[in-house]
Amino acid sequence: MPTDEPGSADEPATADEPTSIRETVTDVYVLLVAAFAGVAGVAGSYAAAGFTTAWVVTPLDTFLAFNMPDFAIRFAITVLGDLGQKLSLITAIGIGVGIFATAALVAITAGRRVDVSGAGILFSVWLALPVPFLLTGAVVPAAAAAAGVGLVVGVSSIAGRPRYRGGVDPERRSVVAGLATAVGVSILGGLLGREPVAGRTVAGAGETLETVDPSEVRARLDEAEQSSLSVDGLDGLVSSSFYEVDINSVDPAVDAENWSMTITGAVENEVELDYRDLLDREPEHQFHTLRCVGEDLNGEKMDNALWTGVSVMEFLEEANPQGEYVQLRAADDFYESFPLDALEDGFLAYGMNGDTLPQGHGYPVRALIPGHWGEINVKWLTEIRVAEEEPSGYWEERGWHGTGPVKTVAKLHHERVGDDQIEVGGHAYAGVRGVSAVEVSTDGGETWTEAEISGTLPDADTQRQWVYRYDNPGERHEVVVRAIEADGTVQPDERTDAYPSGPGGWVSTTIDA
Ligand SMILES: Nc1nc2c(c(=O)[nH]1)N[C@H]1C(S)=C(S)[C@@H](COP(=O)(O)O)O[C@H]1N2
Ligand SMILES: [Mo]
Repeated sequence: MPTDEPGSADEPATADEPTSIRETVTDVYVLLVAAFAGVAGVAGSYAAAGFTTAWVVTPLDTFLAFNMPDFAIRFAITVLGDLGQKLSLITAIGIGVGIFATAALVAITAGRRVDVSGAGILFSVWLALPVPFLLTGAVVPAAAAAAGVGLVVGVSSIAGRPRYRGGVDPERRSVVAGLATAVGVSILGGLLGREPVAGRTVAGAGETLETVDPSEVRARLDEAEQSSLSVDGLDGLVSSSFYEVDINSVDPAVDAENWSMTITGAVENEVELDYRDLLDREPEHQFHTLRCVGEDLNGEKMDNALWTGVSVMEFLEEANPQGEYVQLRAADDFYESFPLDALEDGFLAYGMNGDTLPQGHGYPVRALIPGHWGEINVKWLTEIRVAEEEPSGYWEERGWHGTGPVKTVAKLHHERVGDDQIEVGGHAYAGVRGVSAVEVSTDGGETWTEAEISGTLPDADTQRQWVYRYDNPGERHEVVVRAIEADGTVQPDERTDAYPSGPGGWVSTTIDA
């Protein structure tokens, strides 16, 4: 198909229509168009990604932050302060524009050498696509960037066709059209990018989680309700109120918009993620029970909730840990350490029962480590530090051993003594080992009978309810309860204090009938 593009093979090139790279780069008009295309590429990426790590500029900025010479970083921090950060961002934007401009320049030149209409546009789209994709791993923003580049190249090439005779010469027309397009794409990018991706507004602590489909959360909670035993006075599988334990009298107030978390220490790549990096990923909903190592044997510091978040694994893999241990650190300066293995099932939770995390439970983001004592489920999480040797933990420095798996327990929290019948009930929890049965003795541990037990939730790390009804023996007696783990292991009888490694033994109570 013959083409009327300037410089196509049909028309011998004139001095005004350069065809070689050298000629193109010395052609100020083409350079301008390429620069506008560069701007449109960055703006296109921003339109789709907003101010997130999916924006092509973010990894460039991170690259600068880690590769700037020490003295420059020190200068930026100590002298420039916030300005240093802005300069780094502006430089990163400049590099991004440069990358797309180069792609456009090469594409325009190549397009002029090929005898096909629109080749320049196609080339520019294809050349602009891989870099943002390789930098961010995000497809849509990369495609939007390429579209921005292609649009500028295309519009300016059409406007520059010699057949449009007007007062202005084709090259000027092409530059003005390129500029106008770049401005248009930038305005659009600014508007779209600022607008959080549909429904992704950042809600405050304990507010409705707007980023997830409420029907999904509803379905999971309904599922839990259906699996629950309905016993008057006994909490369901999902706790109606969730205990709170932390070292603070005033909880840290962390702004989700400014929250970020790093994976540092013995890693191949330092990873930094922000709130939107989590929201942008497909949310998972998981039930997890937490239990505090410092509670009483039949205490109230064991509760279950539906948590929304993402697996920590993906980010961990990106960091490529080079050590066997991790230390989780938080905005309240709390820290706990444990073997890396345990973190592989770890969950970065930002939602709780359909709401954002309440402030007291770690808003905006906390860790959940299935099957482990509460203390390593670090709230207000800010950092995961990988280490070759086990670092210390806040509680371990104070003599506790609460970083391991929870002990199995069956609690007795419900007691209704009728003239004819007695009803007892509670919750049992064995971490990821799972509870398969609860046994009750009404004669101080001589004989045992299986209690009625609730259904299970699909996530292993959850408590179950139990209830047991028996004829009132008409005399004072001792009720003992014990859990059976999924593999048949009977909960150990041995009584241990909470300090240092958690309460153990069978719960018992005396009932005056
Ligand atoms: N940042 C931070 N995270 C923390 C704590 C803390 O003091 N600070 N306490 C831990 C302890 S001891 C427990 S038992 C659990 C309790 O979680 P909850 O308050 O959401 O029930 O949080 C853990 N995470
Ligand atoms: Mo705890």
